[in-house]
Amino acid sequence: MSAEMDKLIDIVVTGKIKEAKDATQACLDAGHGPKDIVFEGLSKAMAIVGDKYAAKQYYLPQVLLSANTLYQGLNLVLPMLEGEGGAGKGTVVIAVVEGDVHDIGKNIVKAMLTGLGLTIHDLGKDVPVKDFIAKAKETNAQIIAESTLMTPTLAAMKEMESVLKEEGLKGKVKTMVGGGATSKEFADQIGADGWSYDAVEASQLASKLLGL
Ligand code: B12
Repeated sequence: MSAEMDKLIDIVVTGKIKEAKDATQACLDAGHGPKDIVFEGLSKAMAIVGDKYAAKQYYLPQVLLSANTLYQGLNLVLPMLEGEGGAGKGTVVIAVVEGDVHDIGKNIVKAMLTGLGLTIHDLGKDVPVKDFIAKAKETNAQIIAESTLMTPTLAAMKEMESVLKEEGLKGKVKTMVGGGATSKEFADQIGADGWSYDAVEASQLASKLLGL
């Protein structure tokens, strides 16, 4: 850790949106790599915000302000994680499932998978199962990656498995699930092909599923 990283974390937690970009640049100038900034800085800051929300010290407006502040930094460093990208090692359709708008984690996973040399089709957030599958068919994707942070929307991930089965695609298109509401047990229970705790593991998982 460094004074620059501590400052960035404080800026995100307190929602000082105008200072976030410069503070992220200051971390880069101090020698922190983009991965460090995402995982040791920005993600940690969001975890602190989450704790404050859970403790009722923060309410939604503050959480939203922190999320928007975080995006100022994320938008600067994610392209660096993505590297060249699109090297044709595989194709992934990624999105946040229907009913859920939390997209920070999904965007980090997307950057890591792009950095792996995969072609990514990002459908955004609040995306119905049928749209994931239509895109996977259209692009001949090998992987569908689904994110959710909310318990009620876990049902969509279960639905994905049964629709893939009905369409005879189960096993042909592999599914990866993740996000705060998910777990290894849940993924096993619904029959998903993989689960990971964070975006670093997500890229290892994608490599494994693609046999890279
Ligand atoms: C930021 C935030 C918001 C922001 C979201 C902004 C945005 N653009 O994303 C705003 C203010 C909009 C928001 C709204 C709401 N929120 Co909110 N929010 C959060 C908060 C504080 C942080 C989430 C976050 O960004 N974390 C940081 C990222 C980096 O972590 P991550 O998403 O987990 O991602 C990592 C891994 O999970 C993994 N991963 C993620 N996706 C994937 C996908 C795959 C395939 C893989 C392999 C891995 C993977 O890799 C990522 C990077 O390492 C959490 C609290 C928390 N502790 O999580 C609550 C939280 C998720 N929110 C919650 C709730 C309830 C809501 C609201 C319903 C509140 C309301 N009453 O309106 C609304 C949701 C509306 C909706 N329909 O979606 C609850 C969910 C409870 C539950 N289990 O159902 C939480 C847990 C807070 C709480 N303790 O109650 N929220």
